Amino acid sequence: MTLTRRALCATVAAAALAAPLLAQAQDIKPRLIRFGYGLNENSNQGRAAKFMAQQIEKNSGGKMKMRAIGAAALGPDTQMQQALIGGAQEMMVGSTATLVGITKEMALWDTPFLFNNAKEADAILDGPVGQKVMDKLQEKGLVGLVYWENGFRNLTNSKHPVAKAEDLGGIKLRVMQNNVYLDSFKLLGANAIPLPFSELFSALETKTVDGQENPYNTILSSKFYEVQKYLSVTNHVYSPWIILASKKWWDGLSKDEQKVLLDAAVAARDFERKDTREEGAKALADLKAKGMQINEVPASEVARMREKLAPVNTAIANEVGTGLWQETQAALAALRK
Ligand code: TK8
Repeated sequence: MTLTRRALCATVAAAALAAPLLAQAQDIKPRLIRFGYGLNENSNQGRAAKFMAQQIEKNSGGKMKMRAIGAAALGPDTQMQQALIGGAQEMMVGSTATLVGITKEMALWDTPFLFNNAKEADAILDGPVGQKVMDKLQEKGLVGLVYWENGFRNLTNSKHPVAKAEDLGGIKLRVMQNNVYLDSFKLLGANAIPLPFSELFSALETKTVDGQENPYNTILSSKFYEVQKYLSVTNHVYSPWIILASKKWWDGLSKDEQKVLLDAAVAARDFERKDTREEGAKALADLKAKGMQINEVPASEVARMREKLAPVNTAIANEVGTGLWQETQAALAALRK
């Protein structure tokens, strides 16, 4: 009896110790990671950041602690990118679009209507093309870990429904700080104005701008429905988020520490895409209930928008290089076969 009990106790104790012991056996030091992001805590971005922090803590036996700092409290994307490059901040998640000024290959993801659905986006972003684009960051002092989903973007404004490109005429439309977005919406006829996301709500509220474009999830979590009446469904581009680390800092981590971070970023990616898609599937009904007037832009008008945007594709192909452009097109063609 005593023996059995003792044996049982030993087994239980061993099991309880196994996880921390594993982490102890690894080359992991106490680390504090400041992880910045732009949306608020109650967004898909905030929920996934929290999940990632839990993964890091668990997989490092409590040694590595990630502090998720949202609502652009560490600054807008572009400011955080510079802090990472300089080594003043460890990690962040943000839009790939705001990285184009640093790594021009990121413009690939700004191609209007590049992906037909989320499945294509996952396959390309998680595949060789996505990796190639991400690796380009290294020479600029950044390490890209994985892509999360921001999602397909749609238009909102406070003036009138947009049913065709011509309806964008005279609309002051906030765009991300990126020339492809600027040129695209100018081509469509809007008065495009680049602004950091952190300034967007108040710009809409004070009518400094009339409209903006973002996925349903963000329109919901950032409460844009309070200051925007019309939502026009265009799905004009799929927008990725990317997890970044400061290369200066990353290079000083052990292989085990890097693995903890990469594993956590991947687990959080899977969590985030599922969460985003679940929220997105019912977001239109939620936004309608909040009082937004929603219209689907007819397929024929979306096709006309696409035609007007054709010069943007040529510009992007030149910017990212024809090799990468063709590789992407070939990979998409293979997926669509
Ligand atoms: C949040 C931004 C946002 C993006 C934008 O920091 O700026 O419109 O879609 O998600 O990265």
